[in-house]
Amino acid sequence: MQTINWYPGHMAKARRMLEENVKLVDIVVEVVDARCPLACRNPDFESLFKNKLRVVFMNKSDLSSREQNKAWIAHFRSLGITAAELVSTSQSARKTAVSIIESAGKPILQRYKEKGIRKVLRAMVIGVPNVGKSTLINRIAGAARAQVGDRPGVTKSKQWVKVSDYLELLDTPGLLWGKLENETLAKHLAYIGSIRDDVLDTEEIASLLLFDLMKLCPNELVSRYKKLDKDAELPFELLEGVCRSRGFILSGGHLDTERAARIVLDEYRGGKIANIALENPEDDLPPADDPHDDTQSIEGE
Ligand SMILES: Nc1nc2c(ncn2[C@@H]2O[C@H](COP(=O)(O)OP(=O)(O)O)[C@@H](O)[C@H]2O)c(=O)[nH]1
Ligand SMILES: [Mg+2]
Repeated sequence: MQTINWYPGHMAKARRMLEENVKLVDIVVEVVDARCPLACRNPDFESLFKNKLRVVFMNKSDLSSREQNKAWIAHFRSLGITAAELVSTSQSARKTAVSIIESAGKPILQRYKEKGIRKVLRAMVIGVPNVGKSTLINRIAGAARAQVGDRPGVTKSKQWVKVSDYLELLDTPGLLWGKLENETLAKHLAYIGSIRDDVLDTEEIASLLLFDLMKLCPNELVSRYKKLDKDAELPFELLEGVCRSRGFILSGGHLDTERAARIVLDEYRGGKIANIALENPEDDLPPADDPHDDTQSIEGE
């Protein structure tokens, strides 16, 4: 895959803000895309959020399969991490999310109670771009998006939303940067829209996506784009097949692969192709990279 540019300025700022905000909360709510939880979880998490209670929401679980969601949740639980499926666009998202966050935070409340202190849990939502952070915050905050009030040491720009008697939520998400050293994981981030398309070669990414999907779910793929060759040897041939299926043909008979690439990425991100995850806990995916090396990280929002 071509080298992806990154923006040190933005990325450094996002990181500073995140580090500052993390100090203010008891619970870090990690939102990951259920289709690629590994790619979404930055190894920097470990150093940034140690000593914080963490809850993982496998969001967009409607775009993956039930069995894969279950396997991932079992995997997280085996690591001692509270994890749950979520569809943050659904009506029930608020209730589900709040009850999971509150029950995860119960031991903290209990400890304070024993000391005679009435404590309100404070939480923040974090994640890479496009996983559904804002959707979740809007769901939880809803109409009651009122400012809870200034607190010592909290700048005016930070707003706390009172969610319940026990829980307040920071109304801005913490933005995480993807780690792009690992090609497979970087590809997954590109597929789900976590890396800005304007720094990517979209035709290359869409071709690779089609090629990967052809291995994972050939029947669904061919039923959507009829003229795909299941035995194509090169990713780009599949993108050309999409052009033929959809009639994306320019004057002179040239195939409009640019248009096909945009359509494929849009349809995949919108969950129109298949409900399947790109990653499984038992996959032999390469280990997380060196958390101290930021040189290829990207801030993509
Ligand atoms: N299918 C599906 N789409 C979702 C879900 N949550 C968010 N989205 C969509 O994903 C896109 C990105 O969401 P957004 O909240 O802006 O992500 P953010 O960049 O992490 O803040 C939007 O088009 C949402 O409507 C979900 O659970 N399922
Ligand atoms: Mg957002």
